[in-house]
Amino acid sequence: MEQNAKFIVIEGLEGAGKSSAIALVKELIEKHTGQAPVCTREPGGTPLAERIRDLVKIADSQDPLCDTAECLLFYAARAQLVETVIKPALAEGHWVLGDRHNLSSLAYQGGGRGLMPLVQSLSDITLNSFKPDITIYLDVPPQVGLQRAAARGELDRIEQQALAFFDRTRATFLALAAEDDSIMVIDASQPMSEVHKDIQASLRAVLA
Ligand code: Z5A
Repeated sequence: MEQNAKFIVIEGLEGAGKSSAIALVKELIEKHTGQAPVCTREPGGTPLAERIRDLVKIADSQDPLCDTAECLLFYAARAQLVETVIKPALAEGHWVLGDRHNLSSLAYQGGGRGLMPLVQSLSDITLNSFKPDITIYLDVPPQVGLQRAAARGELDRIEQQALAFFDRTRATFLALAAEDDSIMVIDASQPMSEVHKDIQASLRAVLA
C-alpha cells in the first residue's frame, strides 16, 4: 500500500487524444507503483453516475436538458464518484487516474455555457477544495478535435454544439491552467508520439 497515492486527471476537448494519453499514464503509474491505478471517467464511474452520463449525453428533442440542469447533473455524478470511489481509493493507498474531472465543468459549463458563478458555487459545495494532484490538459483547436471525433462516428449532444461554444470552453481551460501550477498544458495537435513525450516529461517529477 502506498502512503502518498496521487490523483491524476487527463482533460481536453473531444478528440484531443485522452484515450491514448490515459493508456500511457496508466502504464507509467503501474511501472512506478507496481499496481494498476483505479481508473475513473466523468461523467460516470459508478453505476449511478453512469446513468447520469446517459442523461447528459443523449439528446431528447421532446425534453431538452436546460443548462442549469445539465450543470447540476455533472455535479451529482461527480459527488457520487468522489465520495464512493476516488476518496476511498486514495485513502487505501491506490493511485487514481481520471478521464476528466472538475476542470471540465469549469471549462464547458462555466466558460462554454457562461455559468461560472453557479459552477464555482457547486464546485465549492461538492468538492470542498478536493482536487487532483496533477491535471494534464491536452490542448487542441476545436476544429481539429471535432474532426477527429467526427471521423470516429456520430457526434453526441454536447459534441453537436456550435464551434463558438468550444472556443469559449478552450479559452477557459487555458485561462484556468495559466493560474494553477498543478495543470500542465500539452500541445495535442502534434503527432501522437510527440504528445506522449511531453506527457512523460510533465509527469517526471510526480513519478520520480
Ligand atoms: N462534459 C462537460 O460538459 N462537463 C463536465 O463536467 C464533464 C464532461 C465531466 C463527455 O463525453 C462529454 O461531457 C464531453 C464533455 C462533457 N463532451 N463533449 N463534447 P465523452 O467522455 O464521451 O467524450 P470525450 O471525453 O470528449 O472523449 P472523446 O471524444 O473520446 O475524446 P478523446 O478521448 O480525447 O479522443 P480519442 O478517442 O483519444 O481521440 C479521438 C481520435 O483522434 C482517435 O481516433 C485518435 O486516434 C485520434 N487522435 C488522438 N490524438 C491524435 C494525434 N495527436 N494525432 C492524430 N490523431 C489523433
